[in-house]
Amino acid sequence: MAKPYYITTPIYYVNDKPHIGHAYTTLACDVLARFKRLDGFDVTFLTGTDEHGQKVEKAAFNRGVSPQDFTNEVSQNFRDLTDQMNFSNDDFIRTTETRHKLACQEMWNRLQTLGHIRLGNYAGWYSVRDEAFFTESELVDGKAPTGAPVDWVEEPSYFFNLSQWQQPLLDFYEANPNFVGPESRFNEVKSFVKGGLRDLSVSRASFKWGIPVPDDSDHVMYVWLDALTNYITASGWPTDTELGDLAKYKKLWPADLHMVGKDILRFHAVYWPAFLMAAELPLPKRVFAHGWWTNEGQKISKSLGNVIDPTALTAQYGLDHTRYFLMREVPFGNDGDFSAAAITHRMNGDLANDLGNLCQRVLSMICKNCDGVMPALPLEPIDTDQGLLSAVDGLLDQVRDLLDRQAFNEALRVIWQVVSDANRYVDSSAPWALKKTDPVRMAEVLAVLAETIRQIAILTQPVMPQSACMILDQLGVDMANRDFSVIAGKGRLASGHQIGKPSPIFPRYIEEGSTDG
Ligand code: ME8
Repeated sequence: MAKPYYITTPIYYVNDKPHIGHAYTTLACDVLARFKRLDGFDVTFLTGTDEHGQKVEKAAFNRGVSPQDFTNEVSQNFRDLTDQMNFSNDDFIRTTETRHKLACQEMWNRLQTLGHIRLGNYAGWYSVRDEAFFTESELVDGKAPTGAPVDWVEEPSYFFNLSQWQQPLLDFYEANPNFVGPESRFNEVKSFVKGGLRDLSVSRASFKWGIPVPDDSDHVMYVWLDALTNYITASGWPTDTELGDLAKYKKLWPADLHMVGKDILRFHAVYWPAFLMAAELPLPKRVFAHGWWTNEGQKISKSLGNVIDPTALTAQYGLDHTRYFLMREVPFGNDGDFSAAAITHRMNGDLANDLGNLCQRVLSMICKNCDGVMPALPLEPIDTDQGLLSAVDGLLDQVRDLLDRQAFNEALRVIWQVVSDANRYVDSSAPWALKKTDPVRMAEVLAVLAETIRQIAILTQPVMPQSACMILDQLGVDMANRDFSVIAGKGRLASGHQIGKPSPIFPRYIEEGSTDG
């Protein structure tokens, strides 16, 4: 039976339209989900929307509509984004769904029954933008450390005994050294927990847009307790309700990977494991916090008017080109800057010149010089053939290892090293010159190249599904032979079939108004 793999994105607040940051996180998960499917796993990929809390309530109020109508509309924008970006998620959760309400109430009941929740009074600062509580000493110039405005809040509140979980969390981190990536961020999490934890307010009594606390209708649950629970809701928990699913829960939980941005790592690496330990439920295997995108050097924000709309981006540059750029440009985990010059450079360099040219040159030569019949690989490859074939056969193991560490840009870098090797092999073997002098050898050279392109196309499907599919179509590879069971030395390109005249897959990108061409 295929091994299960359960991967999640954050659920996004529906206070606003999706932007490049949201698309980035979901894209990274999509690439991993597609990779794991091709590698034989039974993948469940979850995304969705976080619809409760004061931030969403305020956004609805400002638009003059009810929170439910508002969330229906904005949640749909995030669903549409999944189609526009060709995301392959298996489920889309909304926190306003009944399955989720049941899970949150069960989570609450367990925490309360096991003695981890008590009623008290909260007096302190609250940032609606961050949906987070702050003490006086945490404020920076009268604002939250993120720069968000804060309000003074004094109200009755339930508290979760987070302070009791300091040592169990530290022990858990010690026993699970891969729990958080990248390592530098894991160190920040550990120092935060070592600094001591205060009990956490987990209910609000001054507004209504949330999941009611069981047996106390004056309170709604704190939006982060509600939101984090989404990951286990979608696994089929709680299993003893009408909407639960024991078999699914057993298969999916604990999740393999929660992918998040660095802004919300503390919620995922401290609060969430503490809630789960307290509720006596298994903890997720890994949380990875990626970095932050800026736009031409500036923080992306609505007030600066520089929010990047992913739909506009893919319309301008192309879907797979945008997907490739986002995954290749920045070491995953670091902050990155979006610029028109950087994406154009990647498109014209890596895609048009390197991979695009390789495919176009090789397939055109097969068309012209071999009457479009796919040539056969040499029975006795010479050293240069073997060098290239060994390099491409070795990619799967390297890429798998890098993606298990979420090193997307490195994975693409090692694939493109083989693209460069292949281009050098074209130049040094000069198949066009062999046409007259040694047509047998010419056919062998073209077959080695076609085999290299086949494996590269199969390996790049997770990042560029449509373009890789076009390359495989042009090579005449059947749909049934496009997963990882037929690469890395375990299968070779078929020969003797007819291929059509290739059309360029990655044309050069010319900036509007530019004279470059
Ligand atoms: O925090 N660069 O939702 P949210 C990179 N509902 N990634 C970015 C980004 C940027 N400039 N801007 C946003 C929430 N992101 C909660 C999550 S989970 C149980 C609840 C991405 O709509 C990044 O993944 O504010 C970040 O963590 C997430 O969007 C925040 O989305």
